[in-house]
Amino acid sequence: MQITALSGGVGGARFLRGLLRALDTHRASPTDDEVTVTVIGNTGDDITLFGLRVCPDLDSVLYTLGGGVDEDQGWGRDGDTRAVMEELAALGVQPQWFGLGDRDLGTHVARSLWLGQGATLSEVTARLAARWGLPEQGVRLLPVTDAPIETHVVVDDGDGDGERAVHFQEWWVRLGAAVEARRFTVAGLQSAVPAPGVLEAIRAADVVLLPPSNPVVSIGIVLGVPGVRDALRGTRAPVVGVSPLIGGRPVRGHADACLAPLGVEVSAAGVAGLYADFLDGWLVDEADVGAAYPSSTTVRGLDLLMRDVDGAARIARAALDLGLELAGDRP
Ligand code: FO1
Repeated sequence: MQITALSGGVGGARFLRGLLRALDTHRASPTDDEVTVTVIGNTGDDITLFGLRVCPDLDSVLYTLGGGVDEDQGWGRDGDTRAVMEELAALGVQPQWFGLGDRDLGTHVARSLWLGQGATLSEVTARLAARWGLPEQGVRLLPVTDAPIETHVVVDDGDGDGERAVHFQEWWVRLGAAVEARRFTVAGLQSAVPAPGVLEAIRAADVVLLPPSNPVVSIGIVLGVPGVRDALRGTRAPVVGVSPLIGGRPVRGHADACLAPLGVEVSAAGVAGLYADFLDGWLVDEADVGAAYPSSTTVRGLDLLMRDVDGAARIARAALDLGLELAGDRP
């Protein structure tokens, strides 16, 4: 069975860890064929700092599935130290608002070195995935595109009706998404093409899953790479998503601050409406079952809080089961 999942940051990585836990129990059944999971990771969060290319959403997947993530943060390395950042601060090097740990910097040095030697982001990501044992888990991690893209947030520039764009990470981390976003733009998106294997992974999938990642700045960016959304519309595989909102509030992060500028209702139904042209199944929290959803989408309610890996496995299992159920209904 081939599963393809789009993924963003922390929520997506934790969902995927639950999916692998669920598949392990699933694989226990002798009749099961080989299960592969292809993750299409968001790269709009990427930022170049101190001359190094940082890919937060790809790294959250690598570290979480590889067992090396800082569990409280959901990003960065477990037990990491900040000696390099402390020295940079002593040297007056900016910015200091994006905390890079010493071990995490190892990833960024290697990635930047290999990119500088001409490797593509896909090739670099495959080397990092090998270091984290993803192939042994039947997992392939693909950046949505090898082209450098960056999400920027247009905000009021504070003196009258002007506006300015800040890098997504500055808005998300330094500003805490507390400054109203007027709109999002993605530098490099129009000329980006899907990375090798991305469209094939969508077309060949038995089920496509959308974890509870941010629908605007994570899933939305993946969908914005030319060709991806059409592939999702055209795939024979059922596309099943998990709502990132419970009772109108994001489980983590700032999805509410991202949906408002789009004029989208901050609810499980509002997000389903964003995906309506390709979404076949939608898992929502029991609190949200009664809302109005696109008629083309099969909605199921359950407790959507991923409190731990077992909780994530329960939700991932439910998403996979709904996908297989919908696949069974297909000619
Ligand atoms: N998030 C923060 O809130 N504060 C940080 O200092 C920070 C540093 C950081 C470093 C590396 C990395 O891969 C992620 C980091 N993040 C930090 C999280 C990051 O903003 C988010 O993971 C995604 O970009 C949004 O999903």
